[in-house]
Amino acid sequence: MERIKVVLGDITEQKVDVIVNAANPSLMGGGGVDGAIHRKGGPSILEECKQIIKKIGHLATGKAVITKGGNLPAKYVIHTVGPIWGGGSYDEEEVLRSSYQESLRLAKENNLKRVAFPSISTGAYGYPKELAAPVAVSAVSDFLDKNPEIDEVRFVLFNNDTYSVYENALKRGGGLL
Ligand code: AR6
Repeated sequence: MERIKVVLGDITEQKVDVIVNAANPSLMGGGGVDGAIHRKGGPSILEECKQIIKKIGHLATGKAVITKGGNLPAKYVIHTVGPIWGGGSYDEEEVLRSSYQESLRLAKENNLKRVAFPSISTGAYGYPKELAAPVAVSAVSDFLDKNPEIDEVRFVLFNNDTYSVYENALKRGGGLL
């Protein structure tokens, strides 16, 4: 799937239309990629998140919302909440798939054509990256097959280990082993 790319780097530096944030249901920021996006994007992103939370209470797992990108090179940020890994029998795979596809659905709705994702749920939320990568790749690949409007999806991985795992998953086309 040529529209999917895997790169080693910092998602806050990506010059794409929209970057995706691995947020939590409060949308009030946190550590990891969430912390990095709010630090670099500035306070306007948190302000918009507060307005959204006033309306919806909290963001459910597997869902996504969109804000502007503040000071980031990307014009928009899509905030999604991935699953917390609980051993594999709590619909984690389905929820992770939903996080990727709901994010892409929002990108499409907003006419955003180049999207960057981090490795959702594989940090603080504990989803093993070897299991998450094939789910991520197949969720994105299935969406792109049906939606030619999206030009490029880039997985931006923060360290060599995670990069290799996603590179392998992409080579295998998202299939597990
Ligand atoms: N660019 C790209 N990837 C990054 C960056 C970055 N700048 N920084 C970290 N990562 P995590 P989660 C990678 O923990 O597991 C937050 O506190 C990181 O190495 O950010 O979905 C939220 O508020 C890992 O591979 O997200 C939630 O409470 C990946 O991003 C909770 O963490 C995801 O790690 C969400 O946990």
